[in-house]
Amino acid sequence: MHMGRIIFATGNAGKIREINAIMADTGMEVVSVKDAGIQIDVEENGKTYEENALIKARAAAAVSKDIVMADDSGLEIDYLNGEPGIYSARYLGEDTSYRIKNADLVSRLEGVPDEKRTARFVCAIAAVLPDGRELTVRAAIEGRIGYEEKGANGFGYDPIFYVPEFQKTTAELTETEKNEVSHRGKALRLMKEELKKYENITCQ
Ligand code: ITT
Repeated sequence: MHMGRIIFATGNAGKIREINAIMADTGMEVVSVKDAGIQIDVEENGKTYEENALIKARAAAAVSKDIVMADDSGLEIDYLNGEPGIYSARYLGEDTSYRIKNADLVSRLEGVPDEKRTARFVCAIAAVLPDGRELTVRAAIEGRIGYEEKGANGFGYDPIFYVPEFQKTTAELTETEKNEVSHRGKALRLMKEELKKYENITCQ
């Protein structure tokens, strides 16, 4: 089997942990840009998740010979017209704690009944292959915004994202459970299928 390396253009430790677990069966080593000694400083000024994922992947691909991937994701709350969406990381400021961001979103939904609390996590993954070819995939998980933070797993908005099938938030799911149903798990599995179509890249 061809053993290769995938450089993942993310600085988000929560994403990297999930991505490593989801990609474990590919036989490919997933390395964060930081661990690969690559520094990228990009402005995520795209209008879509796909554009932003490509901006990050292209920046790392410019200085790497490996396959490069990037994830751009976000939380879309229907009652808030899709906010925070592609601005999820920047909502209330990049350095603001998620305790504050989550409490703020919950308070903006005060008095809103269950059926109007619908939301989804969306994830686009972009890949730039060594020959310059570019791929993007997207997936989502549907859920509802809870009434308070619950659970300590995951990261970001997980403690307020309630998944009806499990009757739990994504922060109460184990990492394996989350990866089976999450936007990121689904998107990465789609990307694995895309990569299988290319020669010299073997995924199980
Ligand atoms: P990189 O750009 O370095 O990958 P980032 O955190 O800035 O890291 P994004 O621009 O894609 O990444 O922002 C995604 C944000 O959406 C992330 O910071 C979380 O706030 C939220 N988010 C995405 N996926 C999530 C998940 O699985 N669980 C909880 N929150 C999530």
